[in-house]
Amino acid sequence: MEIDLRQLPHRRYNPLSGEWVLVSPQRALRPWQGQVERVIEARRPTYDPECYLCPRNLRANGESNPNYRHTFVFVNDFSALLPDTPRETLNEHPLLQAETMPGECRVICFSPRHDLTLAEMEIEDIRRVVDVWIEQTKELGNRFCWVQIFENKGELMGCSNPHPHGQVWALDAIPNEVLKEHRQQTKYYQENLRSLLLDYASVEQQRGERVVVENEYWLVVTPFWAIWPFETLLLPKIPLLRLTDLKKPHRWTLAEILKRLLIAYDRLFDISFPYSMGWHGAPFIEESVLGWQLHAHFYPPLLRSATVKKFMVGFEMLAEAQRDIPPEQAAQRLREGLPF
Ligand code: H2U
Ligand code: ZN
Repeated sequence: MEIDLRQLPHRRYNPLSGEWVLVSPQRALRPWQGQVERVIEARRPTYDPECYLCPRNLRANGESNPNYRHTFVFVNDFSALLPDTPRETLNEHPLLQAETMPGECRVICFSPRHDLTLAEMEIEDIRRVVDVWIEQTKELGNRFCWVQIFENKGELMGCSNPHPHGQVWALDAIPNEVLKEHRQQTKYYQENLRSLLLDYASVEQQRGERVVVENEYWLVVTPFWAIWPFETLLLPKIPLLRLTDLKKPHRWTLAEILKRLLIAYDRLFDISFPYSMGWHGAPFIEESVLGWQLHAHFYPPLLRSATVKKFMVGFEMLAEAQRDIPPEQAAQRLREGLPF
């Protein structure tokens, strides 16, 4: 029997995490009584003497940034992980487990221009950011089993500085979110001898309704199981384990699709769109990583305007994630904002 996913409350399965999400499409039409403000964003200067990420400026540790021209990477002055941490485990009681964790945290400045965002940068300069993501993954992957590249953008996401930047955290453990994906992709591969996400990409390409944008090597969808209202998943169309596997044409087309996606995001509510995005690729471990496929997640917090954010509270904190507007509708809204 066909169920009508456009009308009835239902749950969707996320094969990548093994978790379910509750979808309530019937609520998407409910009247909104909260405020819907238009946000006027101030233009920023190209250089801000107070910004600790701008070229030549002083950072918290007393060092000055170089007069960089494109990208610039430095060790986070307030790192959450430290490389020299010795490995030890706490074994006092089975219910009180802990382990010390070495790691490294860096900040990646995307551009010397204080006023730009990735969406506003030239494709060529976005490609330089892609190159840095790859270099960082390669270098840190030699020493740590997980390298997390991410960007946390916008005040709404707790980002302290509008200067375009991202971060990389590397550590000697497989973090929770990654472990779920590792188990699910490995299981799928053992059962089907194919990659879960490659199969998923071809299903979505055939159906089309959740495709936001695509080019020769890349596909962006609002995943069938998305939690955040305008969440997207960026997938390669060819098998790629990690960022370090990207060849020249993959890098260039990646920069191009990123620009198109990010402009569509900005046009959705007519503001510089806040989000957390990050890359997931095969971890650097001895164990088999067959089944892994590189991908990026975009998790934007906004729900219906520049100021109305989705809160993960109540039922969601205590039971499971829930959404109103179905991902198919979100994809359509995003497609309407595509620049080219
Ligand atoms: P977010 O605003 O995305 O958190 O990134 C800014 C990072 O920059 C933050 O992690 C670091 C903060 O620790 N930082 C420095 O490394 N040096 C400074 O002088 C200020 C901020
Ligand atoms: Zn700056």
